[in-house]
Amino acid sequence: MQEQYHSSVVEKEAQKIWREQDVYRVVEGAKNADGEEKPKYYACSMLPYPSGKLHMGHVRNYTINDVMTRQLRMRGYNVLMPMGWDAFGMPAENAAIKSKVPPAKWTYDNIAYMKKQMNSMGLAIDWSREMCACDPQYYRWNQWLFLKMLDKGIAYRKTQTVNWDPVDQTVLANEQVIEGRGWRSGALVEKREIPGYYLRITDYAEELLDYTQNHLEGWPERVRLMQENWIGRSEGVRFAFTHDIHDADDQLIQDGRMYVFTTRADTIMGVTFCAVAPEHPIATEAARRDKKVAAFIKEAIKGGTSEADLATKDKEGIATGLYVTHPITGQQIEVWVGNYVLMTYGDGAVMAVPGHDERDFAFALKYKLPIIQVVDINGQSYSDQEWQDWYGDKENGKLINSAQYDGLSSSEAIDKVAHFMVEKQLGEKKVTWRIRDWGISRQRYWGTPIPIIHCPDCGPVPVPEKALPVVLPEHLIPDGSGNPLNKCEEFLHTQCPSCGADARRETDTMDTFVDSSWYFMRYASANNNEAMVDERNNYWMPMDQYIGGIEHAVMHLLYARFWTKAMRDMGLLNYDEPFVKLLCQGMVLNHIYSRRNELGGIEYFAPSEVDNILDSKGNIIGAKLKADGSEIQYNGIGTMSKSKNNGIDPQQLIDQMGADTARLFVMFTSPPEQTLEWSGSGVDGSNRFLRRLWSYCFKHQEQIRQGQDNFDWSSAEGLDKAIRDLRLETHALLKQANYDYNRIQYNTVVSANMKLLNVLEATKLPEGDVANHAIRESVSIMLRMLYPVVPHITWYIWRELGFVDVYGDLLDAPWPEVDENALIADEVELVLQVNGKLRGAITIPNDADKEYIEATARAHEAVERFLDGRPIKRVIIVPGRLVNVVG
Ligand code: ANZ
Ligand code: ZN
Repeated sequence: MQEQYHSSVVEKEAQKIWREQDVYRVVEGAKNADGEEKPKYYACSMLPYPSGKLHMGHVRNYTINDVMTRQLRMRGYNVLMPMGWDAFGMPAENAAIKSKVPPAKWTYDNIAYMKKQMNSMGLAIDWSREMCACDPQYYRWNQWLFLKMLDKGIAYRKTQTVNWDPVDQTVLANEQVIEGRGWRSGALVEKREIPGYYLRITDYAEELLDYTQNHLEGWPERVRLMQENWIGRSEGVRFAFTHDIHDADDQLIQDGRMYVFTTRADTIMGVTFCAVAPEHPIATEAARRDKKVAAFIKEAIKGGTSEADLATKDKEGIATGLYVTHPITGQQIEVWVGNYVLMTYGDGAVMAVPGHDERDFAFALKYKLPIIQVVDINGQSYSDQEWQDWYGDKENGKLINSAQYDGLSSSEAIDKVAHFMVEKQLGEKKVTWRIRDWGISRQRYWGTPIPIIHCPDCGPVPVPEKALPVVLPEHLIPDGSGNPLNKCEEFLHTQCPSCGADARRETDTMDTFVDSSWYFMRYASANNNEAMVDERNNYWMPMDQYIGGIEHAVMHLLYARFWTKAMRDMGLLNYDEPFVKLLCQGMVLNHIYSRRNELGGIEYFAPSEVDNILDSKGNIIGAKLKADGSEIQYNGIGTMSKSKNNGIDPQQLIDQMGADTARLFVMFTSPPEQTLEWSGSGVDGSNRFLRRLWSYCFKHQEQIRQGQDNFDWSSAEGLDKAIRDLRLETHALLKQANYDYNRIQYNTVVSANMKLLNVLEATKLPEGDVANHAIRESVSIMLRMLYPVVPHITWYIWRELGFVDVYGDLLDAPWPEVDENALIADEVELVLQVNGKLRGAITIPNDADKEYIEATARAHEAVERFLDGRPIKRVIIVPGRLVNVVG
C-alpha cells in the first residue's frame, strides 16, 4: 500500500479491473453461493437527456442509485442498475439550427462523452442493457405498440389546435411561444387546426386515480397529490340552459341547449349571468353578429388558452347580447364571453354565481353585474363589495334566497336540483375529469416517425407490422423553417399498403414522453429484436425503486403508468403499476451573484469569480469580483443553472479530487430528498476524510493483516476496556448505518463512518493479538459500510490489506453483521437528581445492584452540596435511567 492517497491512481485501477471483469452485468434468476435464487431488486434513475455533459443534479441522482445498488448487492440481492438516453427531442434540433450539425451526430457525440463521464464516476451500470430512444431497434416498438393501440381504439386521430408561426411556416411547441410570438421569428403566433393522434388516457382515469390513492404507498405524498390533481376528478351536475339562438344558416345552436358543468348546483338560484369560453359556439355566433365581441375573442385566444396561461391573465369578458333560460326560474340570463372559461373543461360554459364563486365574484365586480347571496353560514354578514373565503364554503351552509330550496344544506340542495334536472330531462349528476387525452403528434423531425401512410384514395393507412421500423433519416439538418421531413423525398415517397398507389408518409413524429413511458422495461428485455418485452420484463418489473426529479412528478410518471396499464391490457406484461417506490432527489443549490450592466441587463458571475463580503456573524452580505475588486450583488442561494451562472462542473471536480470525493460530498451533505447546498469547504472536508481513512489504514496495516476474522469474541474473557469500547462503537454504528441504508438516508451513513474513524484514531489499544483482531474487525466493517458511497478507495484498500483473501472481492463481500453481544455496554450513566432537580450524573457498572447504585449516589459531592447539611430521607432508583436523592 502506498503511503499517499492518489485518487486518480486508485480510481483508474479499480475502474480498469471492473471493466475488464464486466462486474456489473446481471442476469435474471442469478443464484447465490448456496444455490438459492437471489431476490431481485430493480433500482433505476430517470434516463438523462444527452445535452452534452453531466451536471451536478445528474451526479447526485446517479450516486444515490449507485449507493443503493452496491449496498443491496452485498446484501445478497440481484440488483439491476441500467442506463439509457432520452435521445429524441427539441434541443438537438435547436443545436442543429445553430451549428448546422445533424441532430443525430450531435446526439451521438454527446452520448459518447456523457457515458465516459458516468464511467469516471464509477457507476455500477450494466451497460449491456443500454437503450437509446433514437435507435430504430428501440423506437420500432413505439411504432409497433402505437399500431396495436390504433387497433384497439386506444389511439385515434382527430384535429388539434397548434401554435402556428406564419413567418417560419412551422408549428411551435408551447414553450417556443414567448408572449404570443414565435421564439425565433418574433411573428405573432396563430392558432391552427390540424389532424393529430391521441391516446385515450382518459379511459384509464378512474384506475389511475384509484391506484394513486390506494396503492402507491412507496411514493412521496406530494407526488401522489400532484397526480391526483392532474387527473382531477370532480363530482357535480351537468345540465342545460335552453335557448333559441340561431347561427348564420338559421340552425339552432347545439339544439338549443347550452350545457354547463357545476360542482355547486345548490347555488343555482344565485346565477346572475352565464359565461362561455371564447371558442364556444355561442361566442362564435356572438362574434359574427358583433364586431366588438369578435375583437375581444381574437385578443382572448392570443398567446394561449391553456390553464396555465389563464391563471396568469386578468379576468376579462364581454356581454354577447344573447340570452339563455334559467331552468328553474325561467328568467332570461345573459351570456358573456369570459377569458377564464376553458373550452377544454366540462362543456366550455359555466353558470356564474358571483355570490359564491371567487372568479365570478371578481368578474361581476368588474362589470357591475348583480351579486346574490344564496348560502348562509351561521348568519355571518355578507358584503357584495369584498370576497371572503367563507362564501365558497360548501359544507356548513343553509340555503337562503332560493325559494323552494331555502333551509336545505348544500348537499341536500344538490340532490334536489339534480333530481329536478333528471325529471325535466335537462341533465343529471356527472363526474368530470380534468385529465385530457394525450396528444402525441409533434410536427418535428427529431422523434419517432408515426407509422402512417397517407393515400389519396384510402386516407391514412397504418404501416403493416412487417414493414417496421419506419426509420428516421439521420442526415437531415433542420433550419428552423418547419419539419425537414416534409422536404425529404426519399422518406416521403412510398406506396399505399392497402391499394398500392403512390402515397406519402406521415411526417409527424411522436411526443418524446412516449419514449420515456416504457424504456425501463426495455432495459429488462434488452436486445430482443423479436419482441417489445419478454419474460425478463416480468422478472425485473415492477421496478423496486425509481429515482428522479420532482419536475417529472406529473406528466412522465402519469404517462408511464398509463402506458403500463395499456400494455397489461394487451397481455404484454403481468403487473398494474410500474414503480413500487419513488424517490425525488432534492435540487443542488449554489450562491448567485450578479450585477446590472450598462445596457440594463443582468450579468451573473460564477461563485469562483468572486470573494464574499461577510457581516460580523459570517453571513454573506455582498461580494467583490476577484478580477478587479468591484462590488457586485449577492442574490442568495438558488438552483444551479446555466442562466444564473452558478453551476459547478462535476468533471472538473472529479478530475481534481476524484470521483470518491465528489460522491462522498453529495451523499454526506444532505439527505437525498432535501436540497443540497454547494460548499467548497465541504468538498475539501470530504477529500480530507478520505485521506485520513487511507492514512489510518496505511499506518495500521500490519496490525490489520495480523488480526483474525473468525475470532470468537464470545469466549474472550477479561477483554480490555478499550477493546470493548471500540467494538461497542463499531457495532452500534453499523446498526445505525443499516437502519439508515434501509431508509435511504445516506448522509448519516457517512457521518457514522466519520465518527468511527475518529474513534479508531483516538483509541489506544493494548499491544497484542486481541487488539489486532479488534482493529481488523472495525476496519473491515468500516470499509464495507463506506464502500457503496466511495467504492474506489474502499475496494483498493480492501485488496491491499488482504481482506479479499477472506471475504472475496468487495463488490460481493458479505454485508457485515452486527454482534449484539458487543452492543451490551458494560457501564451505564444514570441521571442524578437531588430533590427532583437535575444535579449531575453517575456512572455505574452495567450489572450493579441497588445497594451499589444507592451508595454511589449518596457519595456524590452534589448531594451534600444541595442538601445543605439536611439528612437523606430516601433514595429512589429508576433502573437504567435515574437516581433521585430526597432530603
Ligand atoms: C357554479 C359554481 C358556484 C361553481 C360556486 C363553483 C362555485 P372543479 O372543482 O375544478 O371541477 N367551471 C365549469 N366548467 C368550467 C370551464 N370550462 N372553465 C372554467 N370554469 C369552469 O370546478 C368546477 C367549477 O368550475 C364549476 O362549478 C364551474 O363553476 C366552473 F359557488 O359552477 B361552478
Ligand atoms: Zn390506398
